[in-house]
Amino acid sequence: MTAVEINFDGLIGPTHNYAGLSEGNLASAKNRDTVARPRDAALEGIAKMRRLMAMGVPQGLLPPLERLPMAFLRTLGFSGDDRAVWEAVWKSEERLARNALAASAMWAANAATVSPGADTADGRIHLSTANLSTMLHRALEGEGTTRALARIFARDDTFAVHDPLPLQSTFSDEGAANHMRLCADHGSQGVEIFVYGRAGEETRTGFPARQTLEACRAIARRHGLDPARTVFARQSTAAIEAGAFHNDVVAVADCRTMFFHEQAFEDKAAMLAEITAKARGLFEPVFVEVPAADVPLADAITSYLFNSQLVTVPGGDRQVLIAPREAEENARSGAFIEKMLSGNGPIGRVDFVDVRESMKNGGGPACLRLRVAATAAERAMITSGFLLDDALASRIEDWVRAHYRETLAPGDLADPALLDETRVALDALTRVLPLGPDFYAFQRA
Ligand code: SUG
Repeated sequence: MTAVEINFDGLIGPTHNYAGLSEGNLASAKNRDTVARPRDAALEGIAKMRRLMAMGVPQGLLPPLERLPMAFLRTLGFSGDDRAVWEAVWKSEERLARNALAASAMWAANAATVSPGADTADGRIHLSTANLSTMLHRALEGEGTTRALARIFARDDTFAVHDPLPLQSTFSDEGAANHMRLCADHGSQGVEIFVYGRAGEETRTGFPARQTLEACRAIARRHGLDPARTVFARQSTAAIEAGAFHNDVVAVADCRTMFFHEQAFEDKAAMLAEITAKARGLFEPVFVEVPAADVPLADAITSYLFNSQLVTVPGGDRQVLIAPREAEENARSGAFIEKMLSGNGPIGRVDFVDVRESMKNGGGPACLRLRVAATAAERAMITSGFLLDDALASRIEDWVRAHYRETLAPGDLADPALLDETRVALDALTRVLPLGPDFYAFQRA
């Protein structure tokens, strides 16, 4: 069956800011308390979506979530009307407020893990919303993300949207950022690769490992994946300690090709052998390994070379890597790219995109998108209005220009006007995207 991959990008929300919330994410720590530019951030994201669309890669959208989430704060004992809750939390628990304000749902690679119908027992596309249980600000995303996915993938004869796994350390799950799929083409059976950083019961020192083996296994079971075509591989401690808080900071895959750093995995040889064995009879995997001698882990992580979108474009005979501009600017990554392009490997072109606002929080091009491989018939079942075209992109850009602040400095965040502004913005968005008048909690209140 022929299928294409659709990238659903997270639309960057109006409260985008730098709060230094993610331990182990070096960019988030480094840029803590710097001034954010929400309008530019959102427009950069849309410009990236336009680039992909222009290449013939279909593009979808996931909406931003409501911030601050009032129900969560009320559970913690804040009371009164929403404005009183907002003021009280900023006054008494600023760190909590900053967690609750994060626009981190923009990183759609962490929204869910997706298995295409070619791999699942019931032939449906399965999407498991991530619980993101390691970081407080991210653990607040699951409910809203499930709601969004249920709107977009509403047809349960075609899609199965699963709730997040139990919100507990044993099942820490960060979605597609720790999941890769290799295949002959997107419509054929593939080998799904789940990358975990620790076993559930394990306690580690150092930076957190955000994905557990138990979470990976549970998702594979729910999705009805065949164990004969599923691989569980451990991320290397060296990569986590160097700042690879998700596997997609050191590896990316598309069709037969896996592009990865030499030190990405704990037992690389065993993993590659298992992938090759499980792919036998289906396709021949192509491994593009980047030696640490060419690009040390530190450069891979500051440049985000691997946090690129590796795509197969219609009519193209070699794959294209959509890399962050920072990868070109980094001497080691830039030199590796030149060397790679002068060879005749599977990646024949590298395009650079500016997503600097997202990058300053540790989110490159690959973090901003959730991939859904779908046949034409499955694609037709996606709720209409969530797939982007030029006209919709222009409407969203107008919406951003009308509603987003140019800058958000740490001192601006507690401003109660921000609560009203974001609500007006999100309410308007529910008329640009077919989210309906009750998508956000404030609309239902
Ligand atoms: O979870 N940054 C995100 C970046 C996620 C990147 N996603 C992928 N690699 N797929 C994170 O660490 C920083 C927010 C702040 O500090 O304000 C943050 O959440």
